[in-house]
Amino acid sequence: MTIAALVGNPNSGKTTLFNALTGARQMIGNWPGVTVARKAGTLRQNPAVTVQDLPGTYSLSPYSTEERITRDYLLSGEADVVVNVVDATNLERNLYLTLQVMETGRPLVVALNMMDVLAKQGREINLTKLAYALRVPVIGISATQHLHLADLTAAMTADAAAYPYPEYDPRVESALAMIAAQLTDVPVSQRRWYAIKLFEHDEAVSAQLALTAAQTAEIDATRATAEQLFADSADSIIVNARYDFIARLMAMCVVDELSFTASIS
Ligand code: BGO
Repeated sequence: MTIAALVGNPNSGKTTLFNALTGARQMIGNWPGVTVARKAGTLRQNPAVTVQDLPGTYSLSPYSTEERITRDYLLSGEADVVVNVVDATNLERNLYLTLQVMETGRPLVVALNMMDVLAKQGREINLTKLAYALRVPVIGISATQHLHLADLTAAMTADAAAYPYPEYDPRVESALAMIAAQLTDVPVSQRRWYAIKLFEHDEAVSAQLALTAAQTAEIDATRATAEQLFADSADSIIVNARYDFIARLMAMCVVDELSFTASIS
């Protein structure tokens, strides 16, 4: 039995894709302790694959119920693969969640949805370059038109390959490495995620880890040095590092035919 979890921004087409993949084979309940609906189903073509829908969210911060459910589920390791539904017409904004999913290190396939709308807008995304830059499979689909869903399910059920974490500013990377070095009790595969959260001063995560006073002091000192170096708060440093990474991806992968026409006329 394989479990594939669908993650995406609200309005990315997650529900449409879930219905297209599972048809009538759906189980509906609630997430434990909250009134947020929990939907799961099995693939039409392969009942051995369960598709777990997760609440639509822009981020994996622990502020809203939807964010908390999604983040806890991803970190639980229950899903064999995460399918990140990305609205191709809003790539820059949607990639912010993609990077956070990648920070968890969970096996990932990007389903680049709304490719029909993108084409109508006269825009293009180079999927090969995007997959190369992210180092994860990227499948262009249209959930409403059922376009390339077979390619998507093939990618979902293929052996998941490990990928490198998105690499941020070298000064951020060295701070994260110093924090990760303190997290000897955390499984290696999760150290990156926890290092970022501790750098961001995520109280919920600090409480979970029961760090020693010495570890906390070392982490606080690393964060303070970075804040001084960047003259910015730790959470802004991480937000900016993600957006810098996304800006590089956009420059590499997006061909905007309309702006190209304008620039040569
Ligand atoms: C409405 N292509 C196109 N063209 N539209 C898509 C695609 C796609 O690949 N995928 C989804 N949509 P959700 P979340 C709507 O509902 O699945 C559309 O939040 C409308 N509704 O049909 O709900 C989809 O689960 C009236 O559009 O997203 C839906 O992630 C007019 O994107 C919307 C036009 O999809 C959001 C569209 C009353």
